[in-house]
Amino acid sequence: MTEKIVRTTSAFDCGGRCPLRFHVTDGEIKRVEGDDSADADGQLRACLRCRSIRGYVYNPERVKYPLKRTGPKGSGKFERISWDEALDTVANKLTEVNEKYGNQSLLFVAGGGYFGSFHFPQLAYQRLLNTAFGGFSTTYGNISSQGAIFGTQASYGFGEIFVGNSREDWLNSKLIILWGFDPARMIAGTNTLYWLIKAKENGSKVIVIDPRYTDTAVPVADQWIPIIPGTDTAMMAAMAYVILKENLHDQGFLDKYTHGFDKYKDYVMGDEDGTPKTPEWAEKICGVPAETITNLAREYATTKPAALEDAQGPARSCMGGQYNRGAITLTAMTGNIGKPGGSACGGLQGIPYGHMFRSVAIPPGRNTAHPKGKSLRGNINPRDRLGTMVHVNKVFDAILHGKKGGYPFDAKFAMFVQCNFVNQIGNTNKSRKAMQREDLFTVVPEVWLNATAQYADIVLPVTTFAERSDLTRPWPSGPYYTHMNKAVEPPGECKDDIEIAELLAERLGLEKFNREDVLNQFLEAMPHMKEHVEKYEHVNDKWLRLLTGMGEDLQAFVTDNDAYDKYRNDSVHRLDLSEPFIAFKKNIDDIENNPFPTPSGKIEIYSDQIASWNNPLCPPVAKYIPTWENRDDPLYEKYPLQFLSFHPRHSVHSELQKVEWLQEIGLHRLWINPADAGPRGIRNGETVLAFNHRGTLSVPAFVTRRIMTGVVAMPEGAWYAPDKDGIDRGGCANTLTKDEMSEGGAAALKTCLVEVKPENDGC
Ligand SMILES: Nc1nc2c(c(=O)[nH]1)N[C@H]1C(S)=C(S)[C@@H](COP(=O)(O)OP(=O)(O)OC[C@H]3O[C@@H](n4cnc5c(=O)[nH]c(N)nc54)[C@H](O)[C@@H]3O)O[C@H]1N2
Ligand SMILES: Nc1nc2c(c(=O)[nH]1)N[C@H]1C(S)=C(S)[C@@H](COP(=O)(O)OP(=O)(O)OC[C@H]3O[C@@H](n4cnc5c(=O)[nH]c(N)nc54)[C@H](O)[C@@H]3O)O[C@H]1N2
Ligand code: SF4
Ligand SMILES: [Mo]
Repeated sequence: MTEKIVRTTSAFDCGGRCPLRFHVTDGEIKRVEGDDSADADGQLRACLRCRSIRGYVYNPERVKYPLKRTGPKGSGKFERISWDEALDTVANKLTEVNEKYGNQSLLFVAGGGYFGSFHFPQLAYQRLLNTAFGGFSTTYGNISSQGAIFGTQASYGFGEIFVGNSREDWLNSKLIILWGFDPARMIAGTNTLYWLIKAKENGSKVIVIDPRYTDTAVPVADQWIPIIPGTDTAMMAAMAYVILKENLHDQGFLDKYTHGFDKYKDYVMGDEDGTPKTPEWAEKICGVPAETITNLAREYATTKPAALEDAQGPARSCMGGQYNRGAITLTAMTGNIGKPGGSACGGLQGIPYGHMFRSVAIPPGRNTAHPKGKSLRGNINPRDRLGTMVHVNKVFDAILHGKKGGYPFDAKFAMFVQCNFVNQIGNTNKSRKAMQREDLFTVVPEVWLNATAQYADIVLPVTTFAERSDLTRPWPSGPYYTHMNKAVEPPGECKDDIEIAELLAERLGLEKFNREDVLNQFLEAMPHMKEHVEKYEHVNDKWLRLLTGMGEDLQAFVTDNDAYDKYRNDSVHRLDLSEPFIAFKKNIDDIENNPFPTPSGKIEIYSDQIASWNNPLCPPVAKYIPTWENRDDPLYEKYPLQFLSFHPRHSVHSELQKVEWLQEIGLHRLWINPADAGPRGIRNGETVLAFNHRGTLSVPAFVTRRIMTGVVAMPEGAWYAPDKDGIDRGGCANTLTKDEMSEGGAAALKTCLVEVKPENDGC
């Protein structure tokens, strides 16, 4: 019997990044333990998901061999084929489509299934398509965070992506407001909940503003303020009204550090449109009593320092980034930005430490097939996109309707990588229809035969993080770095994506594409690294040695082999910051020498750039604007419940849904208030149908006061499983959601109206 402990971490898009100890006996992971390398304050504690990882790595439903479709698309009928046949088929199809229709008909779509620097699957395939065909069609807009990115970049400029303070800085906060932020479930950086509880023990008051009484509210909230989804900006404006009326704002801060506050003031006080944004005005919109809004405004403005924490979830909606822009405005009004115990808001909490993606090499060429294909960096206007790109939440509409529907391409070949987008983006029934198009050839490298792979012509089996060595980054928050170590051999014939891309490259006649050749090119330019790299036998290990030293904070490892080996064995390297990291401290301490990277050099409460778009649905200051599928929509009469889908506590989106231990923890249910359930004859635990004009799903009801009236909610990620009548028996949230974006480019997955009824009406 051979026994070893392998230290590693996952590469999931899971909200955390936790050191793991895999006990491996005779080549099998038998047991999983968490971090043991620091005291309680420094420990990075693993959550229930990686602790159950045996159910993922050894799941009998994993794809282990290349598969070819044998039945109609979506029928689930596949047969095992050889790698040679699979790769030949894919390479031939790529060549054929490119020759017949041009590279714009090659559609490449990627999501967040795996975050590693070296194995980063999407870069491997993008490099392939760029090198072989000079480009391809793809998506723009981050399915996850575009609302928050819009809000942050419009206000703070195109500098840092992450705009949070170190978590332990909450010990300096007297008041913490969690506005749509639920880290007990979505982690938000390993140990976020730990520091929140510490702050609470330290005397901070915690207020939760969320339509649900969240998992975080349970242990830490002093007060829960339920709010009607999509109306946060109205409540924020009313808080601003109170703060201004009572002269509680920090005018000195606003004058010195912000641009265009007067325009926001005109909106709030009613000078612009004749409607003062009073708490009474907001009460009618948000359902929060005027007195509660007034008290919160006073408390927030007079308790110093105070941390208002917004998130990405509420911004994943049809008014998207306005919510983050509103939160940034409030934190500026109270002078809490750049200060210990305060916060910067913007929804992208986390501190700027961690590996960025480099993969085997930077992909050469453009990522789009249009000659003027435009980079998205530094441009937040979702309508200003050249090239063959479509918004990510509209990709299936683009497949379905193509150029005739006004899209820039007709897809004939599609590759979906590290994403399960049939399941994970809006309007699954439409996605299904698009994927059923017979003239679309689809390839999916996957771990699972999931909703997306079900429609593929070829499915390629890939390795999981347990079968790879790699470098990862902490999901926003740190400061530490992680090195993953391969624990076990891949099952069946699973391959790394890098290898799959290389094997395809061979078939496409590409030279010098493989990692050995690219490594040698790199080493020619970096001869000082040669001796450190060459002592490793496997080319992957050589690459990891090389990539590690490229990080700014890991310079020590460039030449120190012993230090690097220690990092590799420990799997985690902590940075010793002398004090907690505070977002924008540098700018606030010395704005003259460190202006914000915005056009005005200041925090932009008013954005001239947005104003220039002249889009009444995308205002230059954070306004409340009624839009579609909220309570003011005529559809509300027919579908009078707002539908929210939060991230599953027991899974990473759709990825861990098949792990039985986790199924027992995260019961898949639809939260509904007794006041909504009663009149509809819905009892706790009974199966209900949730439906609208896009689809119907069946799910057991969770009748609970933990959700406000008029709103229902369930976890996203459950596997789409339409029956013969089209009812989704798997309970995939996106059977109900809309495939639309906000005016700022957010995927509007949280904005959705439904009705709910018992499945067995009258029984
Ligand atoms: N367990 C687990 N953790 C995860 C993930 C996972 O799949 N599972 N995924 C990770 C990823 S990729 C991401 S992007 C993050 C996502 O993290 P978030 O985007 O922050 O999480 P969500 O679950 O989408 O929603 C956050 C909260 O917003 C509330 N909410 C919804 N609409 C509104 C609104 O209009 N107003 C207010 N005030 N609140 C609202 C919801 O009730 C929910 O409690 O989580 C990460 N962490
Ligand atoms: N209704 C609703 N929908 C949502 C959200 C919501 O709040 N509500 N949240 C959205 C958010 S924030 C996000 S980030 C998206 C996530 O959307 P996706 O990225 O589609 O989510 P996952 O289910 O994690 O799918 C990732 C897939 O990658 C595969 N994978 C993992 N590792 C590898 C690998 O190394 N190689 C390859 N080739 N494949 C791999 C996994 O098996 C999995 O099937 O979902 C969005 N969808
Ligand atoms: S799923 Fe993410 S947060 Fe949970 S233990 Fe694994 S790495 Fe940590
Ligand atoms: Mo996400």
